[in-house]
Amino acid sequence: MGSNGCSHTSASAAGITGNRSHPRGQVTPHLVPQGPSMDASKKVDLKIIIIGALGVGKTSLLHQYVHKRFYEDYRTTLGASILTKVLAVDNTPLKLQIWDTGGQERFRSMVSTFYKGSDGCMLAFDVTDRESFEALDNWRDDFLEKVIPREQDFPMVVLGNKIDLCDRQVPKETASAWCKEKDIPYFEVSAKNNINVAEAFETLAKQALSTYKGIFESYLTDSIKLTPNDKPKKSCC
Ligand SMILES: Nc1nc2c(ncn2[C@@H]2O[C@H](COP(=O)(O)OP(=O)(O)OP(=O)(O)O)[C@@H](O)[C@H]2O)c(=O)[nH]1
Ligand SMILES: [Mg+2]
Repeated sequence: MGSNGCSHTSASAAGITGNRSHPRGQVTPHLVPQGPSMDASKKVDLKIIIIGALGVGKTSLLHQYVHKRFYEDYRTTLGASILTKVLAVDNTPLKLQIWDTGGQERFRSMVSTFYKGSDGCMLAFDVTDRESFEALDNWRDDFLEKVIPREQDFPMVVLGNKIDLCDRQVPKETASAWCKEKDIPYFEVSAKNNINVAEAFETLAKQALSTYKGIFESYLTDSIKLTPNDKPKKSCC
């Protein structure tokens, strides 16, 4: 853990999908805390993943958000790595486990194995690279297909990065229209100049927390509901 409350771990060191108890997907019932509602003082662990084409600035956005640093040099992400960030949203302490993924085509199938168990997804593109925007449909479809969300609106935000550069190829209106059609919040950001970065992460954290709470509550409700089939049968002898 670093001095600013964050740490950096490689995906393999972190055990990839981990074995967290979680209301989405593979719930381990005996690990779910008991009680009528979530304890607001308990820290909630959320897994957030950032995906998008090669070189759009995924790692830079994460480093800006977590470490408040920006590096001009480009080192492609090999597979995935994880950063953590502790924050509070609506008085609930959160620990975000943020998965950074490499955009290289050769990592595509490996990266998609990290989608499982995600509570929120950031789709990133570079406003100076039209192809990276056009690839968003693909990234989104692939993600939704793999996570099979239980609820209709999976927590997601789109980031149009590098707005500090002048050679824009994707107008703001075009990106906004794409996001509006899919009902996904859109943020124009710059990892370099730290524009809108925290806002984007916090919006996604908020959405993810609210979905998490919804699933948690419905899980508890379902688990105490007695349907006719669940009623104990009278034994005959
Ligand atoms: N001008 C400018 N350059 C940026 C910005 N964000 C990232 N870059 C640069 O773009 C290059 C790629 O950034 P990365 O963060 O490594 O991109 P990535 O999406 O993680 O790349 P992969 O891991 O290969 O998929 C680096 O040289 C960064 O310095 C930005 O907001 N503005
Ligand atoms: Mg990277």
